[in-house]
Amino acid sequence: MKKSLRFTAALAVLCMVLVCSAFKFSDVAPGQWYTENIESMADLGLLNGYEDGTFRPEGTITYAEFVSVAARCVAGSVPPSGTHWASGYMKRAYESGWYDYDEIYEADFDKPITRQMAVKIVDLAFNIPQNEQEDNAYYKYMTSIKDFNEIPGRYGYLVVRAYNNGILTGDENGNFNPMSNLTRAEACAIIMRANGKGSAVNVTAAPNPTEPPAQAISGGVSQNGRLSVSGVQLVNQNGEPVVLRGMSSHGIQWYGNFTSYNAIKNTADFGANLFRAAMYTAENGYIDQRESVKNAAYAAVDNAVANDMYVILDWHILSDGDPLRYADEAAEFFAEASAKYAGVPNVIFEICNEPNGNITWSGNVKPYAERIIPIIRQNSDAVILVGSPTWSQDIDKAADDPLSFSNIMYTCHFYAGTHGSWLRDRIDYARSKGAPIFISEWGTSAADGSGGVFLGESAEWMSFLAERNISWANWSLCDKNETSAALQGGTAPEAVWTEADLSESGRFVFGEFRR
Ligand code: IDC
Repeated sequence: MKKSLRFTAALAVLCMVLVCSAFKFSDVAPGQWYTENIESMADLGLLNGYEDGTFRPEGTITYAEFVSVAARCVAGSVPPSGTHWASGYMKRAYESGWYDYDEIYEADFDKPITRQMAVKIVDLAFNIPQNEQEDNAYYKYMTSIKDFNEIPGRYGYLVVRAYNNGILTGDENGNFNPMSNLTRAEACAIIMRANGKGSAVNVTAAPNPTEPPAQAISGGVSQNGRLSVSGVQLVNQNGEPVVLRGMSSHGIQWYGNFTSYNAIKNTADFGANLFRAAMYTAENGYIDQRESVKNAAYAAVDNAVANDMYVILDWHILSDGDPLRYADEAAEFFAEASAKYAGVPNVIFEICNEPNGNITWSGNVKPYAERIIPIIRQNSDAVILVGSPTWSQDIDKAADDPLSFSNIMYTCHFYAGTHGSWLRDRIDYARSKGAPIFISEWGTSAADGSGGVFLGESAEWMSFLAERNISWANWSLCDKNETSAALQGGTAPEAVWTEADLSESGRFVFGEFRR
């Protein structure tokens, strides 16, 4: 009896293994031209699928992903040596001459790689052998590749060598399409074919550069260090996914007393590793009383830093809906703030809380971001958060027309009583297009900061965000008589808070810090 049980169990395991290997990815059917290569790449841990079980063979692959896969094939894992998760690989590739300085700029690391660049990387990484008949081959392919005259000279002979070694072929019309994006399926095919021709694959259970493990790390700055953005995920100094959760202040011109060291420490003691200093621009904020509001913002940042927390310095536009309206002031402020906090890994810059009114992404917010981000970048590689029109809900517009900087994330704001599944769908859409999302403000109330509280809806949101390792800050840490406020009226900022000091919203939100 025991024996047959064991046998049945063994059979079940065997069946599972067989079934799993037959359907590794839900969208990679057996017998396609790419199936074997995709599965080999996944088995080697070089390029994995997505959390939803798909591989997305027709999706694109970024310069950073492609170069790091090639580098890991021939040289094993390399730790990051800069702010981008792939900086170590990119540096090694550049120093090995796989690409020239004018071919891949750092701002392009996360853009889809072109076919001509992929051919060059693969040729040099794997030392594709010069074939004896290459002279003849050049003539042969020069005439048979229909769009050969569109291939720049520095890639032409490499394309010929790739064709001649069977590493790739053209499309059904005989074109090479040098500037088209390489698909993930093609990437697997050319890497695996090149591997058969050139140097051997040298990979031992390497981490997957595109899909970080599902379990994210929380914890403070001493544990995680400098943050960067890898794909759509916020990662720590070791390239591991990290999730930040904490409170946003209310307007510091009104409730600055809740941004003291002790007030922020209370949230850290409940498990928060993030604080957000909301520096209103209008409504008696920075524009009207520049020095005092700025100093209050800096003090809040310093108090969060002293608590080992990450901290968002938020240019809180609201009634002044168009970020271009005070762009000069923003430019001046972020030049100063980024210099002040240049070496401080805690600080995250949020350059426009909630653009709103009669404005667009491409006409207002994007040009504003394109002006402010380079100013910050002169001093700092910190993560930068960018809003979008309709109170930072038009993330789909941003995802369709993204900014070309690294280490940036798009903010999405929601209030559980007002915004539901349609906005969650939008987040998934934006992420599927490669746009990293950060919830720099959300409330358990309706969008006016009151009503509810909507704890069922909030719980739905919290699960959604947790499943995706998305970071968040909750509105707001104050004792104002509105349901979104986390504290009971009259709570002393300097006291040690217990559950009894928390509002209904606060009890729910503080309970989520350590989720
Ligand atoms: C609200 C405050 C409220 C204040 C109002 C105007 O909760 O006390 O009177 O601003 O300054 C946002 C904004 C945030 C809003 C919040 C709630 O970023 O400033 O705070 N909200 O309305 N976006 C959506 C909601």
